[in-house]
Amino acid sequence: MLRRIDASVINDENEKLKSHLDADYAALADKLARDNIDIETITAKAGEFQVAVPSWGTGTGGTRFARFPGTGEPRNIWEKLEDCAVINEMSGCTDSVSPHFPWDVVSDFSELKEKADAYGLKWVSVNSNTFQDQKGQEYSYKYGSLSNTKKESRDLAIQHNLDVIEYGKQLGAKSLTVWVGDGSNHPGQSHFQRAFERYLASMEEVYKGLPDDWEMHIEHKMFEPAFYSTIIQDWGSNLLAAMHLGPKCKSLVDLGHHAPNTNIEMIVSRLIQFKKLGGFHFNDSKYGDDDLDSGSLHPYQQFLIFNELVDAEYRGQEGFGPAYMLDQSHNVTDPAESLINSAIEVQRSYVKALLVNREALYGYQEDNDALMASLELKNVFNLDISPILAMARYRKGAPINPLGVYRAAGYREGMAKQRPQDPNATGSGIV
Ligand code: LRH
Ligand code: MN
Ligand code: MN
Repeated sequence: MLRRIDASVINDENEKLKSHLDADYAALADKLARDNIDIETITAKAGEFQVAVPSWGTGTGGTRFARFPGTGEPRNIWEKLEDCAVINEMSGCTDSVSPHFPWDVVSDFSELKEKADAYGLKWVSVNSNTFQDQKGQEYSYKYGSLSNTKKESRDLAIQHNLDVIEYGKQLGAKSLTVWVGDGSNHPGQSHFQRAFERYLASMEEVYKGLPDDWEMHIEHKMFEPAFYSTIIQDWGSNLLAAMHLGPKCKSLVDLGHHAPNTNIEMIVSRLIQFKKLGGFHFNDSKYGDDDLDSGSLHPYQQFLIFNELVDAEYRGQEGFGPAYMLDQSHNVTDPAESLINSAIEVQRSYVKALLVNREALYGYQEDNDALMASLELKNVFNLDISPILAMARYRKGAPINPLGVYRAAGYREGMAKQRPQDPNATGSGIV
């Protein structure tokens, strides 16, 4: 497999840390064994866990006020792919990329797929973009895309989504994620029901273009860029649309797209129950769609979400198999470092959720023993399971200390020489 960071750098660093890891791992194995948990089973599952990297997250994001790009950042999808390869080499749990179009359009998709194959990377959900006009675009999305009052703009948005499906087919992807910013900024500006009818009619056309083995994922978001009303503002509208469109259409949950304090884990449970959970965009938030690093603020909430996901796995819930993706915007960190760290934080939540004694929890729930039920979750959350994650990485040739190796390899400094800044770089600055 083609590598971006020499395996010898990883091996040298791993050599220095292995004896400490062995000791920590053995201590944790003993502790878990007291609860009849076999650490090897958990480590094997940790090693299987994967979360996709968003191509657009590999460059500095920025806000509507400013963007402060770092040096050596990727300037196009080829270079974004290179960074995704590094992120996977370091994290050991990001073997796929979610691209965004038209930002990532290339003239030869088979070449792009070959490059990704060489790095051992797959392509997952393809994202369409009808939230901004492209250069020379004939009809504008200023007043919406799939729900625009003008048929010409709606048709353009429909055709774009169909084009994105075609790109995705060439890359081997199996789902389309649709997020639109359509909405209104003034009370009265938009007729809620008519706008939703237009959106659904447009989405029906997109749905017809889905290959049999594909899914379409609808992403809701409370507000922004529309600040008074948004067409798919919450999981209610999302689910209504997904139910209306058919079994291949499901809802996608972006953690940052809810009001603060929303019980997201319960939304997840509802969507699982009705076979409508399509996937996730993981990130964290304090105020709105902040796109902060996953688990950086609310690791317990992220764990509780995985508690629902692992519960569905445990019960063999029919129709369950969501796509896991990150969706973050990095303003003050090296995006690759944030993505490596965030992927591992998501994996951490998954692994902790595996340790919950489900039968014990069900018993507490039946007995209405609220405190013991909550402690069953909290005690697991309080455990430091880092040795499991590190061992899972070590066993697949990834670093025990990913950020240490990334920095020791001087990757970004090397890229700074090869990639002079491009003011026209795509996929940044508006998410
Ligand atoms: C919208 C969003 C959505 C977009 C991405 C760039 O806020 O979360 O997923 O496709 O950002
Ligand atoms: Mn998102
Ligand atoms: Mn978002």
